[in-house]
Amino acid sequence: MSKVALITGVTGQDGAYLARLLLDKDYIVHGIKRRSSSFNTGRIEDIYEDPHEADPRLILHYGDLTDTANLIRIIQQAQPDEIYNLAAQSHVRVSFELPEYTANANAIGTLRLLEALRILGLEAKTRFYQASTSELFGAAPAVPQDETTPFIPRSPYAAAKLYAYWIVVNYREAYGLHASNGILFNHESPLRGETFVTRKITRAVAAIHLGRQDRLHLGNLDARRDWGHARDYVRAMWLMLQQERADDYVLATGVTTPVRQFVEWAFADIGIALEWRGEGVGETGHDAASGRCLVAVDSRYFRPTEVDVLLGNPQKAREKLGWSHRTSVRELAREMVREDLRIMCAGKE
Ligand code: NDP
Ligand code: GDR
Repeated sequence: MSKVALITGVTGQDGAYLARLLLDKDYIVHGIKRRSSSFNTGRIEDIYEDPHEADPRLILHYGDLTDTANLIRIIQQAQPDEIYNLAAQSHVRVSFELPEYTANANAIGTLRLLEALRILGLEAKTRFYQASTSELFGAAPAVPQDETTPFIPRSPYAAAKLYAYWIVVNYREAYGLHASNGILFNHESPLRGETFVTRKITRAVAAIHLGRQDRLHLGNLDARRDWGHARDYVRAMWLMLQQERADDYVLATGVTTPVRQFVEWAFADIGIALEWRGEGVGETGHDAASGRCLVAVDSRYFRPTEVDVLLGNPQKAREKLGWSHRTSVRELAREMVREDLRIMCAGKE
C-alpha cells in the first residue's frame, strides 16, 4: 500500500522538490494550491498528471491556510499519513508590508492544520512536518546556531514562524502528535522565487549577459547567509518523519557567505570580474575590464530590521538522520546562473 502525503505549498520551490521525491518513493501525494488569476503550477507542470486520467498520483486541491473549513475537508478526504506544512507568506521583506496576513497564514495557519488533526481524530495516524526557519535566530549573538540557540526574531515573518514553531512543540507534548520542526537555513535552486536575493542575482546576471538588462539593484550586500540546495533539504524533511520519535532539527551547510560574494561568483560565471566603488547606499559594482556599472545598491531593498549573519550547525541532523548537504554554495550559484541562461535562451522568460 502506498503511503499518502499532503503538502501545503506544493506550488512553491520546496513543494516542487518534495513532491518529486515522494512520488519517486511511491507515495500518493495530495497538494494544496491557491486559486490565482493566472497559472501557478509551473514548478510542478511535469509531474502533475492530467486529472482526467485514471489514478493520478499527484492530486491537487484548491485551498488556503487562512480557511479552516477548507483545510479540515481536504485532510478528511486525503487521510494523509504525513503532512508537510510548507505553505507560507515566505518573503521576509514583504512581511513588513503584510504583517497581519503573514501572521494569519504562517502562525494561525499552522494551528489550523494541527487542530484539524485533532478534530478528525488523526493524532495517532498522521505525522506532521513544520517548515521552521533560521530566521527564528534573528539577532542571536552566537554563531554557529543550533537547536539550543535562543530565538530572537527580527521580522513579522520570523515572529509568525516563532508561534508556529512553539505550537508544533506544544501539540507534540500535549497530544502526543508526531510533529517535527525542521529549522532550515536558506536553501535555493533554479526553482527559487524570483524576488529572493540569489535568484534575483542569477536572473539579472543571465539577462545582462544576453543584453536584456543593464543593471542589478540590490540592498544589503554585507548580510551573510548559510545557503544550501533545496533538493538536499527536502530529503531531510522526509527523513524527519521516518524517525520513531518526532524532534526538531537544524538543517544547514555550516558555511556562511556574504551576499556580495554570491554576486561576484554569479558574474564570474559569465566571465566578468567585479570591482566595487563607494560604500553603503549608492555603492556600485563595475565590470573591471570595461568599467561599465552593473550593480547598484538601492535603499528600497533594505529592511527595517536585518538579520546580519546566519550560520548553522547541522551536527544533530548528521548524527540522528544521517543527513548532510551534497551541493556547495559555489556549485549552487553556478547551477542557478546556468539554468537562468538556459531558460532565457529557450525563450521561456
Ligand atoms: P515559496 O515561497 O517558494 O512557496 C510558498 C508556498 O506557499 C507556495 O506554494 C505558495 O503558493 C504557498 N502559500 C502562500 N500563502 C499561502 C496560503 N495562505 N495558503 C496556502 N498556500 C499558501 O517558499 P519555499 O518553497 O522556499 O519555502 C517553503 C517553506 O519553508 C515556507 O514556509 C518558508 O517560509 C519555509 N522556509 C524556507 C526556506 C528557504 O530558504 N527556502 C528556509 C526556511 C524556511 P503560491 O505558489 O500560490 O504563491
Ligand atoms: P531571507 O532571503 O530574507 O534570508 O529569507 P532573501 O533572499 O530575501 O534575503 C537574503 C539576504 O539578502 C539581502 N538582500 C536582498 N534580499 C532580497 N530579497 N532582495 C534584494 O534585492 C536584496 N539585497 C540584499 C537581504 O537583506 C537578506 O539579508 C529566506 C526565505 O526563504 C525565508 O522564507 C526563509 O525562512 C529564510 O530564507 C531562511
